[in-house]
Amino acid sequence: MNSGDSADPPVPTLRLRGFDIHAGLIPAAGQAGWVDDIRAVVAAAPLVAPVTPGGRAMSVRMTAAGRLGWVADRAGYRYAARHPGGGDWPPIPERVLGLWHQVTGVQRAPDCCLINFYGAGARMGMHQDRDEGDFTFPVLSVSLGDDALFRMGGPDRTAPTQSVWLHSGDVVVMGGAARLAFHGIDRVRHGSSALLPKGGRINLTLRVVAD
Ligand code: MD3
Ligand code: FE
Repeated sequence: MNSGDSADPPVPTLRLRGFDIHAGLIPAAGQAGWVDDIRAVVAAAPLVAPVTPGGRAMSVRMTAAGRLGWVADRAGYRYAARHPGGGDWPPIPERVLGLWHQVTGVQRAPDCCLINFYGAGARMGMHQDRDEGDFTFPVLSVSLGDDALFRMGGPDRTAPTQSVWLHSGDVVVMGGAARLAFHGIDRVRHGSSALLPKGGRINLTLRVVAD
């Protein structure tokens, strides 16, 4: 969805093959229920501030639901069957699974629902998602809470990029050529949404990891 306002120049609608945005798919009145489900997951599997293999703390805090969670630490990036604290990942909430099947049309369930939390100042540098075993499945992303400036490029770091503001309730499917595109979150407008009492942004990404 486009967003131009007094603080920023207008951002053109992002048009890339395989990038499919469903702006406002989750209605405002339904978003509190999503937050309740996410709070229950976080209560069982607390958010952690991952550390990159290079030893830098990521500004985004993460946890996961499903068979596998994605973790980062000094040993590297990988999918793991347990939370860093040692417990199982909670199951993916039913409403999240329902959206996955409805929007992607994929029959099988995702293995991982990664939960990213962006507090004030958090961002995510440009990267590819390539720790999964099969790139023919799409990745689905759900944005909740504060607005975020999402940037997407191509299959290598030198490709030109396009940006789009993501808002609470927006759902994005990345498939085809977009599946291996570099992407990141340049910034979040802290407090732009009232969904979370203290502000912040939640992003869910649903992935098929392996057979
Ligand atoms: C394009 N998350 O968790 S969601 C991530 O908003 C991640 O938290 C961002 O990048 C966030 O890896 C962006 C949109 C997204 C997610 C996965 C993708 C875009 C993608 C995978 C392939 C290509
Ligand atoms: Fe990513």
